[in-house]
Amino acid sequence: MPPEAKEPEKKAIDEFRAFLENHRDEKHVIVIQDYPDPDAISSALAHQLIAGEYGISSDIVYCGEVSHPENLALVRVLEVEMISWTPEFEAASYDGAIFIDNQAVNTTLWPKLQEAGVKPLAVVDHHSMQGGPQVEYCDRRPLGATATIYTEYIRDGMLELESANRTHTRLATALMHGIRTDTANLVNARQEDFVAAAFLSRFMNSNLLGEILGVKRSNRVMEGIEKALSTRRQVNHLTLAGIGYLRRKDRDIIPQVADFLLTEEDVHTVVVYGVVMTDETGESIVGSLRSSKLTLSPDEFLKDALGVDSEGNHYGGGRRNAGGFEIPLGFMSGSYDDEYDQLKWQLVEKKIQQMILGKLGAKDKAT
Ligand SMILES: [Mn+2]
Repeated sequence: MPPEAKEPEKKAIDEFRAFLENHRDEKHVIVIQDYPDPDAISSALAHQLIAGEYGISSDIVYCGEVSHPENLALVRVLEVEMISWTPEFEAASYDGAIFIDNQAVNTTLWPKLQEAGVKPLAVVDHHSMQGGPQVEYCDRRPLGATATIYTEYIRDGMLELESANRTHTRLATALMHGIRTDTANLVNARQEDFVAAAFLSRFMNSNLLGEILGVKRSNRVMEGIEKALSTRRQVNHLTLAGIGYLRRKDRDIIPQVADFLLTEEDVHTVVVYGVVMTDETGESIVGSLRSSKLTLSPDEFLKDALGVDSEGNHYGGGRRNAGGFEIPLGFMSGSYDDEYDQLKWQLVEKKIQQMILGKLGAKDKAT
């Protein structure tokens, strides 16, 4: 059957128009994940501009850190304005919240907004279903990137892009970067993602994109790679590596190390984890999964291997080819002396190995 060029999802787009019309002239908060990536940032930017056409003013807010060097470069080069949450943040001034590239769960920001009485209004995302609050408008499709969904809105005329408009060029460049990073440089892209990328190519600025991509690996990432290489365990084409304790702002080292380890031959899946300070007193085991194996669903794999917390929420989840998890250490958090740190790390390693490799063992027997 010859592949047909798919038209953007007309129904979703009409609903989106109606949704924005209903909320004309309001003030919204765009919630992106705690560690915003290019897909989330660019999609949020697109939402801000589209919603602006309806007199809606929106702020892009996150409650975490932009720490991956490429993401810092994206924000700097494309002059994206985002607000990092602080206790002074006036949440009550917003009429509603829009969740982009996430479904409210696993964001530290949503509980704070909820407390201030902010209504959940919309979800636009490409991750598999994660529960989360009921919203008026939801466009959740398993595409390569949320940026593809927003490009479809734009293609349908919700925003008239002009090559001479600097804001538009920056937006197109950002969306292209979002699609690229979430599809492993288009290797995992679907037809819809390619169509979106082709459209964006007419408006983007390749010099700007080059500037963002030209960012090199930081020293700390190199150290993480070194640590991972010397401690990694390999079973059935899976690499599992723990890189020890990380400062909060170095959390983004984990996915970068995972990306690197996936370049090794005969390896199709990588899980990298570390222990990260999440606030003044708490620590969490934070991990990233990367996979080039088409039959492996990171979402199912992580949900299955790690299970749920006492409230029934999964510790991890994902999309195609990538996933992540965060498991609070709770009572075990904190540091007293080197011995305590070492013992705790050994325990973490043992537990994660048991859960991840144990899951693989069970799988092998089953097939
Ligand atoms: Mn994404």
